Amino acid sequence: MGSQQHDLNHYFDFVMKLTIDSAKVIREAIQGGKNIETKAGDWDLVTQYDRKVEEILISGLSKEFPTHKFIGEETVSTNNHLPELTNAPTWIIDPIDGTTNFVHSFPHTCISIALAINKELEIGIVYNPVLEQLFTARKGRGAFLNGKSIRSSSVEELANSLICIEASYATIEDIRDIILGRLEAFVSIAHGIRTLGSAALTLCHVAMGAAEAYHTDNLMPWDVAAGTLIIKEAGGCVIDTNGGNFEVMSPKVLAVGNRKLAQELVKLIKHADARTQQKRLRSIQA
Ligand code: 2AM
Ligand code: CA
Ligand code: CA
Ligand code: CA
Repeated sequence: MGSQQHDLNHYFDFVMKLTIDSAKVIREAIQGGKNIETKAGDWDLVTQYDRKVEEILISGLSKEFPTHKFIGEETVSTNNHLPELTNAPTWIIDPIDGTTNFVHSFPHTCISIALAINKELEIGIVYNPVLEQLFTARKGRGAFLNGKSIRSSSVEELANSLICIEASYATIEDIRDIILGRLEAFVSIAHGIRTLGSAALTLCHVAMGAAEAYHTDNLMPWDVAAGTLIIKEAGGCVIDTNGGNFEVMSPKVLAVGNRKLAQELVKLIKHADARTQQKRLRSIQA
């Protein structure tokens, strides 16, 4: 079924209201105690609230749209199975993006939810209930923060850029040198580096022109589905780290205010990785 046959106005209005309602859980719980468990490692946290918000979102959406499918972080973790993205309308859900921030009461945390139909992202919503920032986009209709149109940055020079990265994965030993090598390259040239702790919100900061770029290689579809649509609709560029097409199900993300700066970053990352490889070789030979 083509997207024309879908009532996207209704999908959008329904999910926006449901997201705002469900986010009350986050707003009310962020300052209090939480049951904290770990998943893949000490850095990979989950609380009872992550599961609760996902359950509220999926039960609300599945009652209203019984034929729709879901890919939600906590359901995938529980079942230990990542479903394939099909042509069916599929809600891609991160109930709390920025769980570590949420655990620490650091106010950058949000619900991120996107709808894909025929594998194309149609709706993206990122809502931070603590700072009351509601980012929304629909394919072909622009991107908005609290109802006001947003545009990504037109800065084309790396030297004038604020670059956001995901640093938490540097806890993983196998990829630490690659991440630190890229970080060194960014630090050496950019105006500044930021690591906000929520992929979805960081993508939205690029969408609103508050930062020039966001990069990470280690995310999952629910981290980036909504935010990448929001950036594209704000006039930005989303590609994979090698400069190829961005794929929501295997997200290596380079999300940039404009295409010219994106190409500069692809070159810089290649250069940084080559240096890291040389260091690896030298340490094996030593
Ligand atoms: P999460 O809070 O939903 O887990 C934190 O640096 C950013 O990376 C967040 O967007 C976080 O999403 C994401 N992330 C994804 N997988 C992660 C993991 N295993 N450990 C830490 N952060 C992870
Ligand atoms: Ca998580
Ligand atoms: Ca996430
Ligand atoms: Ca999450």
